[in-house]
Amino acid sequence: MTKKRPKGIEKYTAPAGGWGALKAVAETLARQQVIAQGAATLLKANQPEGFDCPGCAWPDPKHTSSFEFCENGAKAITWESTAKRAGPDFFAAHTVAELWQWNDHQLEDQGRLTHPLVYDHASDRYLPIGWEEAFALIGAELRKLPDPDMAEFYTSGRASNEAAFLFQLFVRAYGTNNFPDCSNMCHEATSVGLPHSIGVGKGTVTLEDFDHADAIFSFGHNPGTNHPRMMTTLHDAARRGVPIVVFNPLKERALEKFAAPQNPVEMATMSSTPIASAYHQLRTGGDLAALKGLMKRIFERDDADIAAGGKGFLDREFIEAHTIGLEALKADIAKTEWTSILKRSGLTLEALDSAVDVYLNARNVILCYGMGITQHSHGTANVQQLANFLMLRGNIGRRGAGICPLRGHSNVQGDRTVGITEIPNKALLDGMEKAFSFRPPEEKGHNAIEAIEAIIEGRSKALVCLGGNLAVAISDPEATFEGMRKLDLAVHLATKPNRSHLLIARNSIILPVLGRTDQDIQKTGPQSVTVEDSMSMVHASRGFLKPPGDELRSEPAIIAGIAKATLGAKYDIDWDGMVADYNRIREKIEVVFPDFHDFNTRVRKPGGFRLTVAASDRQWRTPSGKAQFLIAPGLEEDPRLADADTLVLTTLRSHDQYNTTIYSLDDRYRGVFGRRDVIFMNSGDLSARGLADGDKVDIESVAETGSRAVKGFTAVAYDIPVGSIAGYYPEMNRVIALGDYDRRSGTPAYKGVPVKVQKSA
Ligand SMILES: Nc1nc2c(c(=O)[nH]1)N[C@H]1C(S)=C(S)[C@@H](COP(=O)(O)OP(=O)(O)OC[C@H]3O[C@@H](n4cnc5c(=O)[nH]c(N)nc54)[C@H](O)[C@@H]3O)O[C@H]1N2
Ligand SMILES: Nc1nc2c(c(=O)[nH]1)N[C@H]1C(S)=C(S)[C@@H](COP(=O)(O)OP(=O)(O)OC[C@H]3O[C@@H](n4cnc5c(=O)[nH]c(N)nc54)[C@H](O)[C@@H]3O)O[C@H]1N2
Ligand SMILES: [Mo]
Repeated sequence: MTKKRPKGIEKYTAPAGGWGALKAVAETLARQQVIAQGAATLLKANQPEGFDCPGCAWPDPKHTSSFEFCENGAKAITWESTAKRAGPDFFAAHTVAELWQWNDHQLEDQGRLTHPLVYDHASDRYLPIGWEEAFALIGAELRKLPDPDMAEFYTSGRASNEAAFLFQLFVRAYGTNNFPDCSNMCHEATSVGLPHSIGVGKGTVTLEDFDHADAIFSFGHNPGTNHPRMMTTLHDAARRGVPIVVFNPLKERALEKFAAPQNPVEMATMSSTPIASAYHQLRTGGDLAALKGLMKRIFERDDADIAAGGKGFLDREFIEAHTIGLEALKADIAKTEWTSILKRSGLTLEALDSAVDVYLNARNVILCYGMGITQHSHGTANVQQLANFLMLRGNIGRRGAGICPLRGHSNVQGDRTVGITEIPNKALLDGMEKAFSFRPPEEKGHNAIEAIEAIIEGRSKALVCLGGNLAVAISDPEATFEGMRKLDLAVHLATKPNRSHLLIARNSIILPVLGRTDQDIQKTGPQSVTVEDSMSMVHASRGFLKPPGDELRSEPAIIAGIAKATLGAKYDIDWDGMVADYNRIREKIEVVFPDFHDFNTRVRKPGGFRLTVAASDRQWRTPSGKAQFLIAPGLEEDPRLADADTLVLTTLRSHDQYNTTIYSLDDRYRGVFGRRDVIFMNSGDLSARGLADGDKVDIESVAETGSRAVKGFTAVAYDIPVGSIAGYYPEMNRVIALGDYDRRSGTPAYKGVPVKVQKSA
């Protein structure tokens, strides 16, 4: 007899993709009331004359013509091109106090913002305001601050290169490097870690490399949900017989089996393709141990082979010519004991050995990874050990091999490339001086955590957000909320209402922006913007839908408006000219970043162009001029886990969400429907606490400072290792301390939160 499961919890047995995905898209179109307009919109995604899908940063086969069906891309597009509107009527009908009680799904589901709004303290409502009036108010408040370092300028990764470039120009001319950005919460461990290893903070592979890979390793990412177009690549590879070795505490359905909606046979016969050839369910946070274990085994087997007269398994030619640090790495790995490797990774020696077999049998290996690697207090160390693992056999800078970080937002990588960084290097400063005849500030500015700390402590008094939902995305929202309510100025450039907009400052302003899918017409005619994908390909994006209203403006136009109102005639910057014709913004980008040479010509070719990734050509822009093996000494257990009762919480995206945007309350592949207030636990961990599937529990953090808790969540028995539990982002952010982050990169440890779980009172 099967036991009765908690409400809304089922076992999902079908493959990922397939007819279920088609059905989900049809439902989304209906919900957003865009059947006629929306369905056609989908066909323009990632086409030569179309717009770049705002869903994810996975590249397209040359952005040329193939239409890749993608359920979650379709959701991202329909969510933006919805027929629903959050106009002045909506804000007149609801006080902010009332809206605060709504959930994140309800807030954004009101639809697109249509008018600039200013908060009115007397009525507790957002009221319409004219654009020029809004700019003047923002300019006056920013000029009033005694020090430009008292303002924070946040960027979320959907902003185009053109918008991000103008934003950093404005902010640097204003006088600060305070650039908190969503990348700080995402792949910062990559941006900080990889340059030390291989001289570049980006991935080294191209889409074509996957056609030549002999094995693919996957650590801590969930492509069926978050990079769905990657499933086409993995599906092809699996069908070619390429082993795909997965390291993930949760059995993610799309990594197990996938039915490609493009494949007529699989669709007609309701069959599917197994994706992972081996699935290693390691402990949450066990990657460092697993990687050290893999390398230890490689060294052992290499030594044994050499002793037996063989040539060994390392790529000695590559190591000799291109790297430094192997001996130190080998010494550190030798010191790391098998007992701690096995205990901390939660994997057996046989499992690790089988992965080593695959690795040593493959000539070309690509390693893909996501947030399961970066969002840990040892995120940077994780990334560097991944690079070591590849370098042992020369798997970087060669066809069919390399490292492939799965980036987040569709242009998060591009925003970084065009100057959104709190640590400007000399080349950036020199380039800005050459292009705009002023020397920008050099001092390091604030990253996301530092910006929030400054806001909480009252050191920063203004926050301008180019998109995003910072207060909800960051750890410790409660402390953040309180801080943000003490600001003098909060400005949000946004497509839809969200909770960050409801944290009322002395002056709060919401400015409605055109999205990717909207037509953007300026003085010289319709404009295109550009974006950079996960594989450093830059291409154009042009929206074509009629904008949701006449009042909306493009991000570049709004940034220019704020800049003019703030800076006055202080600098000779042709804001109006650049907004009238985005080609002129691109001309300036090219001056600041020579890698964009002939930008306007090259970006007009279908598919665009690839930025230089020196490591892809085995040029190492590290201090030593070589690729560097780096060590992460020891494998100490987090002292907070010493108490056997403590569990490690990881926070995940459901299948129906985009970061803090919640499309619906379902998470189909994990068998969760109509709710998000659940916590996934191993049944052993449940019974050890006297709990059963479906019990209500409280989850409390054991972080150093204060104790944070979420209460009344439903425990769900799940296939997850003992000691590891999982819940949804952003609901679980309340138990994550702001101080819990990777000291090297500032990335919050969203995926390794020590907690206690007990039955709700
Ligand atoms: N539809 C959709 N697409 C998106 C997004 C979205 O929210 N929705 N977000 C975008 C953004 S900004 C980003 S950054 C990416 C995120 O894409 P992912 O990196 O796939 O993001 P997560 O959902 O956080 O899932 C991480 C995976 O890591 C696993 N994991 C958790 N902890 C560990 C660990 O300690 N070790 C290992 N090895 N694995 C672990 C989880 O089980 C999960 O499968 O997706 C982008 N694309
Ligand atoms: N616990 C936990 N926390 C996490 C994570 C996690 O895995 N676990 N992941 C982290 C990661 S990887 C990231 S990237 C951050 C995400 O943090 P953010 O990027 O700040 O958050 P989003 O939810 O993507 O932002 C959604 C809002 O962006 C606005 N928006 C959408 N499109 C546009 C546009 O085209 N222009 C403008 N101006 N605005 C737009 C809408 O108003 C929408 O409400 O969250 C981080 N937080
Ligand atoms: Mo992200």
